Amino acid sequence: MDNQGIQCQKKLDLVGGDAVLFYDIFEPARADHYFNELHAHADWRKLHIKLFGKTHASPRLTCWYGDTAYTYSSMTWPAQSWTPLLDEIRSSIELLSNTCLNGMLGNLYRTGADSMGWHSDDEPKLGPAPVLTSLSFGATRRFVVRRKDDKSRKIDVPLPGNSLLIMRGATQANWQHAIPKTRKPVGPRINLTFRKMHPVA
Ligand SMILES: O=C(O)CCC(=O)C(=O)O
Ligand SMILES: [Mn+2]
Repeated sequence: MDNQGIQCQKKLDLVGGDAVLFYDIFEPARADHYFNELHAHADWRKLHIKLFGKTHASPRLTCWYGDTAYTYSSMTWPAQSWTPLLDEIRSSIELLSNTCLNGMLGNLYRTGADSMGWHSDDEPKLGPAPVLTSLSFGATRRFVVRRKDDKSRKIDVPLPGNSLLIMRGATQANWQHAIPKTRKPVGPRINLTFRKMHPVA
């Protein structure tokens, strides 16, 4: 872990939110190694999501690793053991975020046609003030954030490879986020969103 890089950070200007972006998390060669290993070996799946009675292929590949099952958008991922590589990355992110992280949803955006729609990560299992630590490798993509109560209030932040966005507090309660498609030629991007899953009564 590169201490110099951790000092390089940017606080997103979110009223009623708390999100900080850290740059240059790992040594560049280590970040490349993580990208290549994850790209080749993570358990990438093409999901099919049912929306208003219609089945849609999700516009990216996804994987889940975690100590518990995870349910969102009417689908359930079973618990899946951490690989040694993911456990190593998770430990680094736990230290950086000062949070125990027991689940990780991974996204592979193969080209600019891959994307993620507007949502908040606010399922009950994530607790009342979810901590989301979102680590990116590979190509830079735009991360767009908008207020739930005034969707015209938007913030656009490029997320480069080897960066970590930490969202806390009321961010998910007040804001939504998305990764829009782009027509610009862009290489693959991997995003690992480590989460803290709480037991739900
Ligand atoms: O790819 C990203 O940066 C966003 C991922 C995300 O929002 C999620 O997995 O919930
Ligand atoms: Mn999200």
